[in-house]
Amino acid sequence: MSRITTLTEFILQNQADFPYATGELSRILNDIVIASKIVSRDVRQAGLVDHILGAQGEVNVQGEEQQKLDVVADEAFIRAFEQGGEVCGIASEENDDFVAFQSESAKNGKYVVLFDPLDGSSNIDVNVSIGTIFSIYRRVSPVGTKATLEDMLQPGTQQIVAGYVLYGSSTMLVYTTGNGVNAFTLDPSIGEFCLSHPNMRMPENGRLYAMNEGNIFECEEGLRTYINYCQSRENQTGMPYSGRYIGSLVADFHRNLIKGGIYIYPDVLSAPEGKLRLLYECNPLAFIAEQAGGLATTGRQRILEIKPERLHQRVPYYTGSKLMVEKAMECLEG
Ligand code: AHM
Ligand code: MG
Repeated sequence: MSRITTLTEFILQNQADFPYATGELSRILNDIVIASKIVSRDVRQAGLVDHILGAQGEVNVQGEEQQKLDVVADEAFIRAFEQGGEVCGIASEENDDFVAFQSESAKNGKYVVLFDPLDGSSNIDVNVSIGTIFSIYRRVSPVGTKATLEDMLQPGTQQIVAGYVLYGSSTMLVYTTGNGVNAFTLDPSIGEFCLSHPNMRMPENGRLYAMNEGNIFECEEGLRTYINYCQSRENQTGMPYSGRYIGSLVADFHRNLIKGGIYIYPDVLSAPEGKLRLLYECNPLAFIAEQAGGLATTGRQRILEIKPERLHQRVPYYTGSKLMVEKAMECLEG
């Protein structure tokens, strides 16, 4: 049996990967590990514990206010970062505004974390994979003060760490520090994330495409051309590609990372800027995609180079195997 490397051990061994190796980033990753174990436990109990599922604001039989699982996740991560002391503020998909932590130790924190606590919300109640996505940035405001909006609105090229946790048939944590991508699977019997997929590479090409095709007549001509190409025998495989759409970005992305494929959420009539959020969803996964040899674009521009203007800014999103994303962009150009 080969020796098991736990995530904690891996973080310590690779601390020198961080541009400012003082141990703070390792501690933030550790906060993420703890919060994700809490969320993983709660996700696994969903359906068993009636106070976890159900619309927020409702009262359960015990007279307790019901909490939606995405709110539970949001609070678990915020609590972990607030108590940790390395993070001066956060922005989350669940909150309208960013949160600047008030304590003195938090004001001395050098980092901000941006995250989507539970992505794939339409899948929460139906037992389909969901995930947490996160990005860590070094603050641009002075240490010792409260976090500002400018700390949050940094382009994706400034990410120091990005990752996701997939609550699927097993719970996995995948992350990059800009030095490749590694994935860890939670072994519930020992309660540890163990290195299961070292140095992940996204296949350069694939034959899986993921898009909500219900929108096909709501999107631009060039994208219809690309989807036709995927479905025809004219592509490089000589066979139609397979359509696979889970409707949980993390799960669709993770499958494509391992098997090769493309994920597309374009701008559509009902969502003229696209649906996915640049800061909480697109940037972190773009960093991972590029680190694994894939691409992430709006169809026209590299995601990581966009200068964000708003916290909840949305962008069209094409990410996955390099050759597939390039082909889609070629079709968009017409
Ligand atoms: P969410 O953050 O509210 O869950 O929205 C993001 C999700 C993605 O996980 C998924 O790929 C997409 O929305 C699905 O949208 P649609 O139902 O329009 O296909
Ligand atoms: Mg989301």
